[in-house]
Amino acid sequence: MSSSSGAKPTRYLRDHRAPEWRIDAVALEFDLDPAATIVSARLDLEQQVAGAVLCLDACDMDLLEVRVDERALGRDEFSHADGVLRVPGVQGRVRLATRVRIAPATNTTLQGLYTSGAGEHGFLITQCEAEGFRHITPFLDRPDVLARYEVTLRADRARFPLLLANGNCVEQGDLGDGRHQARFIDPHPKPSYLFALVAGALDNIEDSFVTAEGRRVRLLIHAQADVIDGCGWAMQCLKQAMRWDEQRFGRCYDLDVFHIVATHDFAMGAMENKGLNIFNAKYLLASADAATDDDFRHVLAVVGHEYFHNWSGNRVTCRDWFQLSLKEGLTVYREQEFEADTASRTLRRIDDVRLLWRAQFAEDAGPLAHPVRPARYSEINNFYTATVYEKGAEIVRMLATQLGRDGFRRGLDRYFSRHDGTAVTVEDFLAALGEANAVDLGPWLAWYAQAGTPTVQARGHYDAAARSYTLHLRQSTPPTPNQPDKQPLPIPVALALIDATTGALPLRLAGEASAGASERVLLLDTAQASWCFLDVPAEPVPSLLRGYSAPVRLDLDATPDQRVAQLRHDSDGFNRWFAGDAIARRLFAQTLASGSPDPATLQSWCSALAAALDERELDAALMAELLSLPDAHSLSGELADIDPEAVHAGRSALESALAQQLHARLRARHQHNATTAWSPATAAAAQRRLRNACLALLVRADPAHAALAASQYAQADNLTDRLAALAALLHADPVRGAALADEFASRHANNALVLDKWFALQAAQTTPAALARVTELTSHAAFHWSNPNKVYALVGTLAQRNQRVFHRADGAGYRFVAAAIARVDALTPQVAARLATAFGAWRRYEPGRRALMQQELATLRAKSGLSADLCDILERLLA
Ligand code: B3K
Ligand code: ZN
Repeated sequence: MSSSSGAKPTRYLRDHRAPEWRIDAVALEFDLDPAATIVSARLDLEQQVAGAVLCLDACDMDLLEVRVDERALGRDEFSHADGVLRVPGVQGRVRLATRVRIAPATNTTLQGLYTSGAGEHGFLITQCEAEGFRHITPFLDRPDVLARYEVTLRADRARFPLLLANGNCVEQGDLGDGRHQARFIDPHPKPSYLFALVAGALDNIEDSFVTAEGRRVRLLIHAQADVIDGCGWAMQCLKQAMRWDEQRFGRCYDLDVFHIVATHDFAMGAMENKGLNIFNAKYLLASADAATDDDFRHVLAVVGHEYFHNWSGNRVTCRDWFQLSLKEGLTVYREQEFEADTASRTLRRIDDVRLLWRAQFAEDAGPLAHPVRPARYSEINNFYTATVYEKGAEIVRMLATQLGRDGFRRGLDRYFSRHDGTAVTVEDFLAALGEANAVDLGPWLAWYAQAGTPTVQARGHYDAAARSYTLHLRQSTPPTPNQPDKQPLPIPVALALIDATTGALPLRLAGEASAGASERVLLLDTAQASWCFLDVPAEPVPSLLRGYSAPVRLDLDATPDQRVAQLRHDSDGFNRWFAGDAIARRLFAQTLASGSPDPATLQSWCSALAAALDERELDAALMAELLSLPDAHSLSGELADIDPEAVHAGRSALESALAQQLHARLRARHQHNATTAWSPATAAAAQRRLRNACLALLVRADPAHAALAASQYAQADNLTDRLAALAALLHADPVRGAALADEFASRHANNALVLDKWFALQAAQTTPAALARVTELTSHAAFHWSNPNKVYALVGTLAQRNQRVFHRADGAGYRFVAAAIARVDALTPQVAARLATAFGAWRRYEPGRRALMQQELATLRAKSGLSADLCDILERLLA
């Protein structure tokens, strides 16, 4: 086989077959040693299809022994090649025992069993989702094989005092020779991707929780001694999440203990292993001096997310990996609602929509576009995407909107009780929700099957004589790879009609006897439809997609005045932001097209934001978001032949214009919002958010505000304010900024996570010197190519968040990132593949850059020895 055909064969949803063998019980024994760990497994198997040969997944391991019903098999009775252990000649019920040797110390892929940290501080840890378990022991490594696990861990006591696996610990003991052991039983059947073990010298904090069912649960968070102090916030979040899931969705925890373990060496955010969550330290640690307000929010969200998986994913799991969004979309939705109920609903919604537009709409508009339930995949790890997660969550949100709060709860109750302990499909999910509400949700399957971002065109017509307002809605979805033709989708459009004097009008549709509430949800489920509202005294401002009720692009023919009115008066905070964002985009488009924005629109936009700054009642976090323009990537979203220099210039001009107009108010707000003593409370964080949004604009209005930034830096008692001040200073006065950046690095030299922010901040600088600095930083003592947090902070920020420098006209940004991808691929293929998606929009850039990117991708693709993960992405990018 030639080295340039590394991608795995394609799998198709339509080819799915039920497993030919079942595994009822698993007993695993680990003799743990970083250099050579021996894994002994005993599987109780039962053949489901007569004549089916037993084939187990088994990768990267030395097979030492295979026994069937206690008899050791000869070498000619099985084969082990290409990741498959084949045992022909067995049938019915059999007990298969295997013994294998694996080498965690040299496993840099961060899947399977590997070591986190170096030297005597290193500890052993696992990551199995999606297909890591097959690197630990031979198994039917697919999510629809659910088994009960009993696990025994044995290791050197001094080096590995803590031994953890899923479930309840039932026995611990000394083995002599300095070794000890612990045995665990997980009573809940689970798929292999939820298996986990941890062994090492870790500290912990402990708390407890009594469930609504009366179960007392021990809660433990384990981390290395130097960071254990940062785990208190996560513990608080965990208890909040447990209570919230009981109250909002009636879901209780089901084991006597719940562990969370922190590691710095993790390819993603966190992992929901049954009873033993493993977290990237980035999403677990939080303290005033070492975490920003956004970090505090992310810890809340991710702790919640992984905990909520205990039902949406673990108790009810996916039949196959095509159904991944069944657990991820649903769990992201639950996480969003948790944060919305616990902290700020509007801020969370704006964040989600910004992410959806930046990541998911971009994905849907390029060569990597795929449906929420993909019809095919080659490497499943490449499908943990914004589409599966974020668009998947939007579908669940639309269903919740459509069924109403109680109806959705009823439906989820039905789903969990009907399918508890089984592996199911999207069809099962829709059937449970539909049956509990006596509606047919069949048409919603199209949202899972069809890729691409729909556009909803909205045209309103006011008839003064008839006092009626007619709204015409029309939907269309552009073609995507392998899907040229699109069908209409059910799109819930939440709407209000705003009257400039009276606010939102009570709504009465033609055919209705009287007016009802002032907000309602229209369901557009055909290519086009119209609604006629009666008793409308004057031409209203339509407020559509309130709360962003559907993941679509809105093409609304509102006048600038109508948009400004909405920005000023809409009763839905999210839609005020939505209107402001639409105006900013329009001004940006005008700047790009003709060199400057329409002065009247610019003026009324600035006036509306000035008025917002004067509103005493307005939530400070929402105000901060109103002041923050879309980033360059987001502004480029609908452009063809993108010229990054023009985008940068247009955006900067708009930002400066806004800053100059609001200058006095920004200063006042910056001063007024200085908090006295730091607290992580939502209101205090909102004040800091506003203060720092003001500072960011002030330095754009006038570099003389460098002094303000410097003094904020000096006085800051928390990382949010310090980091924001540093960012502002780097913009206003790069020389002083660089000196302060050095101060920042030495102040936080011992904190890996804070240094990541320092790396990222420098990789986000849009000045021409930024690339040289980033290159230099790859030699910094704290930078490691094997650590995903470092690679994402430096290379990821440059490639995904710094359009101007990544897309330098001379191609130097592309060369740097491509070389980094090749280097990372040799260590952590999943991370390399993710970095490569930064090239996803290459065809939408102007011809010069397009050619440079194509060249870089082709050169990378031609290299020998690339991972299957990276090959898959490169082939799809170039197809
Ligand atoms: N389920 C994990 C993601 C696993 C990624 C595997 N490549 C985290 C989460 O979504 O909760
Ligand atoms: Zn998840």
